Amino acid sequence: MSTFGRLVSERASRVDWPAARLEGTSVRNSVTKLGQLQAYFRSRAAFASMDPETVVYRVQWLEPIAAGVEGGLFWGSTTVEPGRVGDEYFMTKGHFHAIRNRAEYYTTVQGEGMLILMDEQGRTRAEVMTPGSLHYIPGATGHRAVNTGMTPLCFWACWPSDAGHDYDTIAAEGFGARVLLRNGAPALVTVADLGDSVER
Ligand code: S6P
Ligand code: ZN
Repeated sequence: MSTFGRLVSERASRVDWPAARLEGTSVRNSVTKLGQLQAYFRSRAAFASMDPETVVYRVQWLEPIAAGVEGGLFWGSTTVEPGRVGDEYFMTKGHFHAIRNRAEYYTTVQGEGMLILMDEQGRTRAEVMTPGSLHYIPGATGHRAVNTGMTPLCFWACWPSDAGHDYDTIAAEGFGARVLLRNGAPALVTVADLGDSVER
């Protein structure tokens, strides 16, 4: 083999941009089904009427160094299926990063959605996700992606290898607002307007 051949290699991982798919042997995969999301959706009655085996979202990602080690970057994609539980659109669990000051980028490739963002005081806002939208998620900001369209919502993400995930805070307290179908369109509705109490 020539020196050139030894030093130049095809990368083991590749991205399929429009499909938001990762290809390669070290790609990790997770699938989240409705049955795992009981704590997250508002309507218990609507939830109980649905098949817990329904796939809500899939994540693919690369961990080139071990999770928890400082200094690296992780790269992945999420596909949230279209659907609703009652009037609430399919969404990710959402999380803060365990190391609170760790930030993240999302960029949307397909579909329509909303990125719900919440600070540690519970102040909640949302950014519209459309193909090409770029979202900087600052540190100490809970984040959840919601599919408000009729087709899969696909986005890429890049986050620090030591960020970690704190799911417990969101599972216990939720976000300060939900994305619900209102008058035929998605709307960000605060928990105060819903009459739901959130203790912080
Ligand atoms: C990781 C990044 C995404 C999410 C994914 C699923 O920091 O924010 O890869 O993990 O969108 O959401 P969740 O809330 O179930 O991890
Ligand atoms: Zn994150």
